[in-house]
Amino acid sequence: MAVILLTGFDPFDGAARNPSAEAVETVATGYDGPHDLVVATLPVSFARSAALLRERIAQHSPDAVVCTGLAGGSDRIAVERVGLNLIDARIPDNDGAQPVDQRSDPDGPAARFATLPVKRLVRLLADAGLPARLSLSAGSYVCNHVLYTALSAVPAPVPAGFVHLPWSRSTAPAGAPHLDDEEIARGVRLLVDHCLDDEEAGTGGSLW
Ligand code: PCA
Repeated sequence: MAVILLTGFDPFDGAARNPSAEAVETVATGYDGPHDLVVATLPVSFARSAALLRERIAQHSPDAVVCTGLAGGSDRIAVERVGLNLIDARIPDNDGAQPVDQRSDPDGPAARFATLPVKRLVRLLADAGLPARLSLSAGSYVCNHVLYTALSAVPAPVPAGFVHLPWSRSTAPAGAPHLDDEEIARGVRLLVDHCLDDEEAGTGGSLW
């Protein structure tokens, strides 16, 4: 059975909850296959997130890595295409660190393409009636750092990538765009179930 490593994030920026960790928890509860699901909640910390992710990858040798996090202003599930080798924090992380103009990996390339079948996953979500889009970049905060780290840490041809989630209805601040909790969990479940099921997985989607 293929092992899928699925991650979410702790709350950050003063919020009490993060819908990504909650969706991961919901999906993990009672998960009945087709894969072997391993989950982790990552700290919103430049220093600790990458270390924990590398540890989990080494521990479980996953066949695919799907990381998720919150994109607060968005009303769509966004499958990320590129991880940048750039840290430029708009706000401090949960350790109080706010690095700017730094590299995730001083020795790594400027960017790495996500190796999940990104376009196919967007179509899959949309076909399931969920608002979804392809996003070019995961930004320059902790989520991007985790995406870049995941792509550096997995051995080829293990596919890895990142999906930004909107607020869920139950976690959204007043007036913020959101989806139903059920929709977000259903989207994450679809990503887990289908991250490996086609010939594009591990090839950077339809890029080549
Ligand atoms: N979102 C932040 C970090 C943690 C999270 O859930 C980001 O987009 O970088």
